[in-house]
Formats: sequence, C-alpha cells, structure tokens
Amino acid sequence: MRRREMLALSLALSLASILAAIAGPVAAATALTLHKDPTCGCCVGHADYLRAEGFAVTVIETTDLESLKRQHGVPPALAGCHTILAEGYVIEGHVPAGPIRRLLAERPDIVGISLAGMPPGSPGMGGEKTEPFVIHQIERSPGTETPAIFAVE
Ligand SMILES: [Cu+2]
Repeated sequence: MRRREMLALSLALSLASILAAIAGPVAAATALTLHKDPTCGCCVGHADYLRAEGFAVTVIETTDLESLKRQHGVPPALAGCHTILAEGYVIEGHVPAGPIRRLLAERPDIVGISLAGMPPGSPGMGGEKTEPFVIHQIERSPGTETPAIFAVE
C-alpha cells in the first residue's frame, strides 16, 4: 500500500469512529399498539402525534373496543376514545407523550393511565386547550372513590 493510500485509509477509519461516537448506540423505539374504531379520526391524530414523539405505533382497527377495555380492566368512567397497549400497560385516550414515558420508566403497579373525555387541545384532538389535562391512574382494584391522579399537564 502506498503512503498516500495508507493516509486516506486511516483518515476514513478515524472519521468512522468519530461518527459512531457522536451517534451512540441506536435505541429501539418503544412499541405502542393503538386500538381504535374504524370511524375515529382523532385517534389517528393521536397516533401521528406519538410517531412524531418517537414511538413506534401500530394501529389496529376494531368495532369492539368495549370488550378490549373490559378485558384489560378499564372502568367505563376512565374509558377514552381509543386504547393503547404498551409493555403491559393500558393508555386510554389522548394522553401526552410525557406521562406515557414516565409510566413506562417508573413502571408503577397499576393497570395504566387515562385522559378521558377528549379534552380540546390534547394531542391529536385539535382546538384550544381550555384547562389542564388531568391524567388519572387506572388501578388494579378500582374502589368507589375518585381515581388517583397520575399527572397534570
Ligand atoms: Cu379522540
């Protein structure tokens, strides 16, 4: 190998290692499965929002969301317009990305979290936000009292 070629090769190698150091290990995106009714449009808006936030979202259409919610222990009062399943948790309605990341990082002993009622301005809903979003916990054994608050956004 000629001297000039040697130099070019070593430059290329050090450039590659610098780029690898900058990029770091490639983290896999968290997979979310979003179950929605075929007629729901705001549900698609939430899926697009979550993709933009870096989640890998799979959308499954079903005309029987009720059974899915019942099967996963979602009480009617905390049912959202769509149901997301992620790493053993249930996420109901238009929950922002922050509380979803916190749920999956802290892994509390609950069924999941819910932002019921499709509040205007919440991710995917459109409109103007008129009040703070109250995200409730879905407890393993729901009592008669008001469900605990997981986050306020
Ligand atoms: Cu909705």
